[in-house]
Amino acid sequence: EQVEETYIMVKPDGVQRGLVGEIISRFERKGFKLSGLKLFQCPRELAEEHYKDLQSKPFFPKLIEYITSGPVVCMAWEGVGVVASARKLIGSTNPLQAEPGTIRGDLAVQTGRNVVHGSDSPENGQREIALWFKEGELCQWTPAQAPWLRE
Ligand code: DAT
Ligand code: MG
Repeated sequence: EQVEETYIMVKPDGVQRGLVGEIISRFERKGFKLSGLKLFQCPRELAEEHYKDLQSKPFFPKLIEYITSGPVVCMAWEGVGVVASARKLIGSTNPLQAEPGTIRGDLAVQTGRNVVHGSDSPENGQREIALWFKEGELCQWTPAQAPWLRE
């Protein structure tokens, strides 16, 4: 089983609404390992690079405005199957369609304010972590609970 990394980000609405602890908790309780964490005011160029695949969409300018409108919480999470599992914990892009029990299903009502980002593939997980974190900002460590999470 391959250990993967995913980039998770509490968007400005999640920070403004005081949901940072709640969102971190969901990944922590699940049993994934945190390897990077910071509060960060995202520059426009970085937001545009992060969402470059959506450049041609009509909502792109508003998306960039939203993501740069206040501080975000940047996180790197590690674990077997973490990319797909994090997407499930987060729920559908449109919070009204997201299942109850998911972050968006429980905590949001609109696509344009969907409180959290999660990488959609292991490749994008690597790409996004490299984009949002500098070398030295990530930690290699072994959680004390590791033997109680995986046999
Ligand atoms: P996700 O964040 O679930 O991976 P995505 O990568 O397709 O979804 O889009 C990135 C973000 O862009 C999404 O979280 C919110 C915004 N977005 C996507 N589709 C949108 C739409 N139809 N209208 C407005 N914003 C949209
Ligand atoms: Mg996406």
